Amino acid sequence: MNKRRRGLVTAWQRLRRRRGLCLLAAIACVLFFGFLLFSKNAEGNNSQNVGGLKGEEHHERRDAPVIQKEVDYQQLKRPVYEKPPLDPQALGEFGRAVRLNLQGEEKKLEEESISKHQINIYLSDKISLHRRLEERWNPKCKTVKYDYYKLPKTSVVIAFYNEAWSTLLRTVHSVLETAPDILLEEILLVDDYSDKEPLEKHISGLKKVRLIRAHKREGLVRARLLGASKATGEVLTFLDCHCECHEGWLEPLLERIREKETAVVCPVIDVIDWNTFEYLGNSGEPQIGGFDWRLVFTWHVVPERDQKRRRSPIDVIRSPTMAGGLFAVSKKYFEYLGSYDTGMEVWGGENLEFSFRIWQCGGTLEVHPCSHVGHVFPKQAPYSRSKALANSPLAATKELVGCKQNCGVQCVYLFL
Ligand SMILES: [Mn+2]
Repeated sequence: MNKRRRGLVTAWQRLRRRRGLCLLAAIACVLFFGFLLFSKNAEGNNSQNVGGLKGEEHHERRDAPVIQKEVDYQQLKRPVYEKPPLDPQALGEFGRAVRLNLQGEEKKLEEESISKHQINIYLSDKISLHRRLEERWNPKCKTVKYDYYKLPKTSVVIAFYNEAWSTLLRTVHSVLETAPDILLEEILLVDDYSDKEPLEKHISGLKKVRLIRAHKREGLVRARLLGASKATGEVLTFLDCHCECHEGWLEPLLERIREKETAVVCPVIDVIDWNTFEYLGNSGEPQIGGFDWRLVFTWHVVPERDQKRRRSPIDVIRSPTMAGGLFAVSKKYFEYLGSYDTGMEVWGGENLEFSFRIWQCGGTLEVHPCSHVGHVFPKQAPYSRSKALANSPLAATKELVGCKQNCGVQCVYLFL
């Protein structure tokens, strides 16, 4: 009996030991599969779109850019069109100032063009649509390599109303000649019901350019939204209709959005003189946007605390507001933010309202020092001040109330 019992006990102990081993093995298996599942999920979350995010801190994606072979790399960087052969003597080449010293009839035509457009269009018509610009970026920007296969593609949206064709077409050509083919989905030109000779004949032969027409005057905001609604690119890049893009302007914007989908990124806006078409640029630190008590946009130097946050002079700079005309945003994030307020009329105010919304909805508004785009600042604002300002306080009030529905973030009723 005893012997049998002893036998049973040892068998039982052996079984327990074996069961212990099995249990250990089972736990190891569960842990292993758990780890596999977790790492897969984390990967999935990383590439997850903002649709599933709520306005809290978002994770930033920081994959080190992969460096391709040099030949490959040059190939990937290639724009949609190469610039025509250089004529160094051509008017305004490399962004040089042009002074025509006109007399008589020609002088009259020049003055007429200035009073009509607030830009010297008489001169613009004489400058090549394909002119090159002098380098204006921090030399460090040139050393950054991008993984072109991983960058999102963009639709460039340009809204215009009665813009002179030469300034508009120079914008279009400069995009086509600087944006890598692999990154440019399309250029959407939105004609906000202009009443002048058709643009088609100038753009019909161009690859990737689409013209959309509003059926009535919509104003800048609704015209841009019309463009955005037709866009198929992952990123929306809004440009003004009298810009010139500097080499390498697009990649930093797209790289930043790839890294952080809730970042809305502006290029450094360089000045093109309205009278001489000189590309004045901005060699120092870029400035950031603010606003005054009338809710008018203002420029400011980067505060020290923000300078300290940056590890390199080519890191992005956080900006409270944007000037409005030039920025890139993930299409999904733009929709998540509630896009623009469609009640906005004509021009002005939408930039501040949209800037506040970005910050309130958990995103960031930034200026990228490696992205430079020139903009012709006209002699005077194209619309009367009262009309431009009519948007702003009203919009701010409306939007701070409406913000809750847009992105689920509690609002502070600053303007009520
Ligand atoms: Mn403008």
